[in-house]
Amino acid sequence: MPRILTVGAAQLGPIQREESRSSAVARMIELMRQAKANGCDLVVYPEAALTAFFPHWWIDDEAEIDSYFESAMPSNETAPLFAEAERLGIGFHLGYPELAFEDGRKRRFNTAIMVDKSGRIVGKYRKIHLPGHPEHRPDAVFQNLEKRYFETGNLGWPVWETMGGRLGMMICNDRRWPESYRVMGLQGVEMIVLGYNTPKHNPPAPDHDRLGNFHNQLVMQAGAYQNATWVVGVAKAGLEAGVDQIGGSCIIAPTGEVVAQAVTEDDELVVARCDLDLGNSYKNSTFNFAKHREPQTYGMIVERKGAVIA
Ligand code: CDT
Repeated sequence: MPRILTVGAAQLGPIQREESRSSAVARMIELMRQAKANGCDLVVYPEAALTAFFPHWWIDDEAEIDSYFESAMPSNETAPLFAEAERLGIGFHLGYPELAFEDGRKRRFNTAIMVDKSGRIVGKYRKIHLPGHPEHRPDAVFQNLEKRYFETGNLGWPVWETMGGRLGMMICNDRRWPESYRVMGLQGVEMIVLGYNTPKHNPPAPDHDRLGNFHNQLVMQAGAYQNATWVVGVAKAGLEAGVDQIGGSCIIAPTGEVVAQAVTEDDELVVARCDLDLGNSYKNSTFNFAKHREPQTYGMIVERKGAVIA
């Protein structure tokens, strides 16, 4: 019997500055209902899905910065999403900026959660690879100030046994780094879900612009194949508060093949029936890590070059 997890990649079109969280949640509920009608077990939303992507702007006022964060989950505005998921019996993944009070101080993270079919939060992940810069660059057409607004995630990359599979999470820029996948690959992950906000224009490196969609798929397809796992990548797409972002939300098999992909830059649901056992033949042959990885050797090479592993 194949172990099927039917997943819906719930791409969102732009969320403008003046759009309320409640309005964004209503759009997400509409996609969740479509997902249920298409037999989905799990619906995956983008990174920082509840508002416009504020790290593109310099904000001085602490209270204004905090206004983009959630200090409780569910919050008043997201409670209807949890209630609808529980009513429909569908799991979901949601990215949001998190305001936490830990170690006696206020802390800000770029966070994502996994919610099971009973509406219970079963996993939390905090983004590790924060892109951009912390300092103000007023002359740039837009900025990426995640290093100003967020701390580096401190929860590692665990995997969770939920919804019949072994699931993991990463967030946006994490997908460009092989170690994000590999840490979960070493734990036998079967499906990695992630959201992204990726501008079409990269101000510090405009020569990369023409390759944005290619690189998006390249990293996720490689991560899926090299770790024998499904990867579900979901965009917040389109022209949002003056920043144009790629779409291309997709569901990628452990073979490395894209099996479903969005064709718009708007709210759009993409569905695939994912056999969680599809990665087994890769995990047992080419990517049998216990048999074929050579971690001791990697250490020797690094030592010989005199490099330091932080
Ligand atoms: N949100 C986020 O992490 N965005 C970055 C932009 C980097 S520009 C190449 C991303 O990796 O998509």
